[in-house]
This record gives sequence, C-alpha cells and structure tokens, in this order.
Amino acid sequence: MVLSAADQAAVRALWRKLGSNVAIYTTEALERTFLAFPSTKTYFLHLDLSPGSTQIKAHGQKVADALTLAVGHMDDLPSALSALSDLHAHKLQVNPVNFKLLGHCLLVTLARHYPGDFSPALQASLDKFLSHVTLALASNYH
Ligand code: HNI
Repeated sequence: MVLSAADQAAVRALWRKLGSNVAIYTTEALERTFLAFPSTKTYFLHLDLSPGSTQIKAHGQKVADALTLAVGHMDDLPSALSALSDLHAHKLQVNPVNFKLLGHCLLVTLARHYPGDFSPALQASLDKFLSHVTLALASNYH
C-alpha cells in the first residue's frame, strides 16, 4: 500500500514548514515517549535520559534525519529504511510495538507546536505516513 498523492503532499508541506527544527520535535517526542511509556527507556539505559540531555538530543537528530529521509522516499519506504530495519531487528532487538508509541508522541508534539496546521486531514495523513514508516522499520523482523 502506498500513501496517496494527497497524503504525501500534506506530509511534504508540513516537513517544509518544520525546516531545520525537525530534531527539536523528535527530541521532544522521545522525551514524551520515555515519560508516557517508561518501558521504552529500557532500550536506552546506556544513555543519559535526564531532561535536556545532550545524548537524547543527539539521538533525536538521528531519528529526525531518518524521518526526513523517509519523507523523501514515501513511495519506497521499505527499501529506504531497510538498513535501519535490520539494525532495530537484529542488533538493537527493539520490539516493534515501540515504534507506534514514538509515532504517537511525535503526533502529539507536532499538534502542540502547529495547532493551526493540525486539521483532522493533516492528522490523518501524518498518522498514515508514520504507520508506513513503522511498517517499513518492522519489515526485516524475520
Ligand atoms: Ni531507533 C538508533 C531511527 C524508533 C531504539 N534509531 C537509531 C538510529 C536511527 C533510528 C536513525 C541511529 C542508527 C545508527 O546509529 O546507525 N528509531 C529510528 C526511527 C524510529 C525509531 C526513524 C521510529 C520512527 N528506536 C525507535 C524506538 C526505539 C528505538 C521506538 C525503542 C523504544 N534506536 C533505538 C536504539 C538505538 C536506535 C536503542 C541505538 C541508540 C544508541 O545510540 O545506542
């Protein structure tokens, strides 16, 4: 299943608006995930998880770059994210249920920072995009 042209256009437009701030929001989304779903912290015990941690910021930047790559490859997410899927499946052994939790917290973060843009239609497009990212990240778990 591919994202519709309208979904893709909505996500691209939002991403253009986020500009160089994507990492600020992915970092906030990570902090929200650790607070709202504490079991997710078990994967990051080797990092400093205190609020404002530079390690979380650095990790937020990596997640942001991966999502920006995904925005550029919305027609072909499984191959664009294949190496990352391998990493999460085999090396990091992250249970894929956790991808949904981070996606949820990213939606909440963006809704809070862009209330005027966050129509039900944009929510739906963004939610579909994040579901496709999650599916792609989970595709090499076999
Ligand atoms: Ni994830 C590392 C992208 C969700 C646990 N993760 C990365 C890296 C990227 C990345 C990029 C850095 C790879 C590298 O160094 O080569 N992760 C993403 C994306 C999502 C995601 C795009 C979902 C949208 N990761 C999650 C979730 C968890 C998770 C939900 C666990 C709860 N990721 C990790 C861990 C690392 C990681 C653990 C290694 C961190 C480190 O620095 O040691």
